[in-house]
Amino acid sequence: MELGRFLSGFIRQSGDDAAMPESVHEEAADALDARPTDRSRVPPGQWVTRGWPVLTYGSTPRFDPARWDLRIVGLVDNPLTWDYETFMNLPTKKVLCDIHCVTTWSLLDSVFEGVPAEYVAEQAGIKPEATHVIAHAEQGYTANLPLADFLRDDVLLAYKHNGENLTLDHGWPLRLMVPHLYFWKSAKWLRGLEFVNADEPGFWEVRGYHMHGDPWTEERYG
Ligand SMILES: Nc1nc2c(c(=O)[nH]1)N[C@H]1C(S)=C(S)[C@@H](COP(=O)(O)O)O[C@H]1N2
Ligand SMILES: [Mo]
Repeated sequence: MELGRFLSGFIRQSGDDAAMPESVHEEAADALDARPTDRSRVPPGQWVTRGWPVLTYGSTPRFDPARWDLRIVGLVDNPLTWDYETFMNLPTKKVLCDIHCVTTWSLLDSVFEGVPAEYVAEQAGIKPEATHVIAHAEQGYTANLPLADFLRDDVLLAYKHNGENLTLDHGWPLRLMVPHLYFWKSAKWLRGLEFVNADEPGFWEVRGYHMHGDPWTEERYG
């Protein structure tokens, strides 16, 4: 895919500054920190980026707080619809994590803050027959994941990154953050979660990406 080539201007191989074109090197220099990259934290086939690229299929949606809601539906005891103000007053937590994009960049050491997936699941009451979750985002983007992956304690419905509100391009006002899977599972502009009893491919999974997407075993394509 051409995106990989496009992105190569923004990324550098961990521990290999020499491989980077000079212009990118200069641009990146002020973002570099002194720590050597801990390669044990970089999954196979990934490069480390210091900046945070934007990857969106299509355009960045507009956000109108008066019309925004988040719906929790499907195999739940209490279907929920949260408006913007109510959602923003739910309990949050911070998670320190790494991001691994299937186009081969990894960003280490981000702190995301948001509502824990576990909290949402508790509020909705997941029925025992539910096995998977479909994240529904603006403009029809979807991503599927097993319930067990969704219920991990590092999964967030996130709206802050390193203490700042997410930018529109990175998913404001809300994105899913599933740090242990490839980043396409972390749907930006999240508007709903649907609990289901069968695995159904989402937007990228229909186009050949893996149903699960574990970066450590390179579950890139299905
Ligand atoms: N709604 C939506 N979510 C999305 C995407 C998208 O195109 N639309 N792209 C996915 C992909 S492929 C990646 S790598 C990450 C990129 O997030 P970022 O732009 O914040 O880096 O978002 C994921 N979530
Ligand atoms: Mo991606």
